[in-house]
Amino acid sequence: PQIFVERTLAVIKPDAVDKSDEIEEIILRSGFTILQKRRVHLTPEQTSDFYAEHYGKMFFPSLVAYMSSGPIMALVLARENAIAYWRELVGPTNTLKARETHPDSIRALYGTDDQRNAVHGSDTFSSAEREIRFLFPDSIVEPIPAGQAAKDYL
Ligand code: DGI
Repeated sequence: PQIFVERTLAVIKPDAVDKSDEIEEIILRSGFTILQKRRVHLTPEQTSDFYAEHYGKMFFPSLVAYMSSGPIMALVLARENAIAYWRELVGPTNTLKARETHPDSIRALYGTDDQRNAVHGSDTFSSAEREIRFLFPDSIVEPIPAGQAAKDYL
């Protein structure tokens, strides 16, 4: 059978950036390759663009303030089924729920509360590509992978 190596964006958020080494060890142990890595402190404006899909939600202003409060570590991860597998490893959005239902997840281990939840993971192919371009604007734009419909890429 064919195996499609997929890539996704992982972000280690400000509350967990001190634990980047430990989290990267978990990432590598889980079979991911780290293709690119960048420590960056986003402005509130950049953070608003990154989370544009949540604009207007009640938690948007505090999400933007938190994500621009300190440096983050952005990582491009590659693996078979990377997008879904990384989301699984990350665990539920709310850290307290993660501790109950997914005690081995990264959010259960390193998160703080419902907002400061240690890590981000892209949820679809198109958001992964958008978010990778957003945080790694200088990286080479690759051709659409074989087997991936162009409409999914745009
Ligand atoms: O994909 P996720 O990060 O799991 O969740 P999401 O895309 O729905 O939300 C993006 C981030 O916004 C999430 O990681 C934490 C924050 N957030 C989501 N829902 C809430 C929230 N923050 C607060 N304070 N309250 C929420 O209900």
